[in-house]
Amino acid sequence: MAKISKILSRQILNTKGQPTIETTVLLSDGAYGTAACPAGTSKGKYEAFELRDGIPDKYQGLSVEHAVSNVIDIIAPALLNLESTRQQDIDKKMIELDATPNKSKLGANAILSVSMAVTKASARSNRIPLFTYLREFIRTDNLSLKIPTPMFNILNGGLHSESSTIDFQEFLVIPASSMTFSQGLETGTKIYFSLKRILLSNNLSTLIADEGGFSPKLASNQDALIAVKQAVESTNLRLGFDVFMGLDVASNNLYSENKYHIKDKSGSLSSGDMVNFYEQLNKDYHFLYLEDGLSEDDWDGWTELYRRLSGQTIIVGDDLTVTNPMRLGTAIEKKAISGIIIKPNQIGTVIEALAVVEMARQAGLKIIVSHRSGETNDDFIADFAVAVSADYCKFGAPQRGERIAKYNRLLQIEQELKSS
Ligand code: 2PG
Ligand code: MG
Repeated sequence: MAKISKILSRQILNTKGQPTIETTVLLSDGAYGTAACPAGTSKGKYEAFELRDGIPDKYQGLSVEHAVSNVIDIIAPALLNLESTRQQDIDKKMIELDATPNKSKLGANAILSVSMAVTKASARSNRIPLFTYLREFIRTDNLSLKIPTPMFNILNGGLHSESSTIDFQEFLVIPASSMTFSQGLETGTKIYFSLKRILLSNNLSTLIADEGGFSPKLASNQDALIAVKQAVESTNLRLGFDVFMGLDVASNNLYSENKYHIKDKSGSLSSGDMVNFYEQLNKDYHFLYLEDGLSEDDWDGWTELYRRLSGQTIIVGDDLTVTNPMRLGTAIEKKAISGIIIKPNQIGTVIEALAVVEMARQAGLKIIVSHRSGETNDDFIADFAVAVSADYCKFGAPQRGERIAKYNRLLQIEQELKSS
């Protein structure tokens, strides 16, 4: 059994030009794994703590040198010589070293970079693909191995686009789950370029935003929905049959003083008004998917949203649930969601993220594994999504290297699965 022989860590940059932490774990048999932590822009307030230095003249306060030194000075000495496949013990040790409820001492970014790098090194050491290796830590029996259905974020608004005037964050197109992954990828790409043509023909910008979606100046969220619907209709694909629409509203950012504020309506809206608005939109667009339709503390609103719309669309928590078992437990108890976003950096270790997936699956929820808006070319999340047999994955538009890195990794896995 290979043991951890050395841990190296460094500050690198993510796709937003902001620092993030990357860690390399070396094993006694020469195998190694390197992993980089992603970062959110529109974050939930209950996420695990991302440690940044806060020194104003260093990368605008965003440097992660303290997190790097926590890996080198505190985590590495504690993990040296441990068998690398003892992932549960390794993650547990880091949680104990941190000893805070939200990983604020060592930083969830520091801890997760090590946790992911250990899994990559161990998979290499065992000469098996990462997705196969990660399945060893899943307790559910007879989970069928499949590639998740991709959701393409083709139009970006909210905090993900400085130039867009749209306040919903993500306009998603979702190929039918009966398609193979490569068919789904081609379908998403076809609609993406169809949208580009429509924007161009209307003299609208086709510049792209954080996750590769376009970010035109449109008057309202409804105008954006019309553009996406047209993009589908001007292909030979059938909306509601070959492809579906979805939204990540990221409504925390539209919420202040117990009210919502959106471009489509003047004045402020109660959560009941928002639910009515979604119900009305759903008549036209038949959403397959609605993420963070309400704010992270608006539990009564969520219960009402679920009651009214969960029969027709998947009601998904992201900032609401933050890949956290306590938050998920509350959401299940309150009947607030029928699907959950899983982002390992919201909780901070691989084993804890896997446990949240299992808890959600037992509650009958759809599993959506997601990237962050601040990414690197690290493709860990693609293997993770396959390992947990996620229903969907959300890796952005079919453009920008860091998004494509994940989709291309899924193409490799698809081929591997076909040939085995
Ligand atoms: C989201 C994510 C990813 P961020 O809200 O789902 O799309 O955004 O990483 O900025 O939290
Ligand atoms: Mg979200």
